Amino acid sequence: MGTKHEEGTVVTRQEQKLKPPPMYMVLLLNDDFTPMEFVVAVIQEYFNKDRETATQIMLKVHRDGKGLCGVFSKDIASTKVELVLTHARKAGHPLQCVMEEA
Ligand code: NFA
Repeated sequence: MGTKHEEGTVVTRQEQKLKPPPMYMVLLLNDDFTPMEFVVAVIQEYFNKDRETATQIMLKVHRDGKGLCGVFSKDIASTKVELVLTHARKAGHPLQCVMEEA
């Protein structure tokens, strides 16, 4: 069963149809109130960035309105969004974090 390819590789019907699962971008959105230092700390802690990279991403969000923090599977992206929002609300900041299919 399946389609024969070069070098004797056999690809089954299911393998031919299976697409890789979609990936999701996690973005931070700008606002007028969340302190820059808080955003830098969030990017370092939740997206594993060093301080310099986190600062660059924060400044891009500040200037352009949004910025990419990472690309993840649906479950991981969803969890990151939830953790960041919970952390921001506990600190009393309106920071927004969203996911978008890549
Ligand atoms: N715009 C915010 C300020 O000037 C900083 C900020 C950056 C907020 C990135 C949210 C995201 N304090």
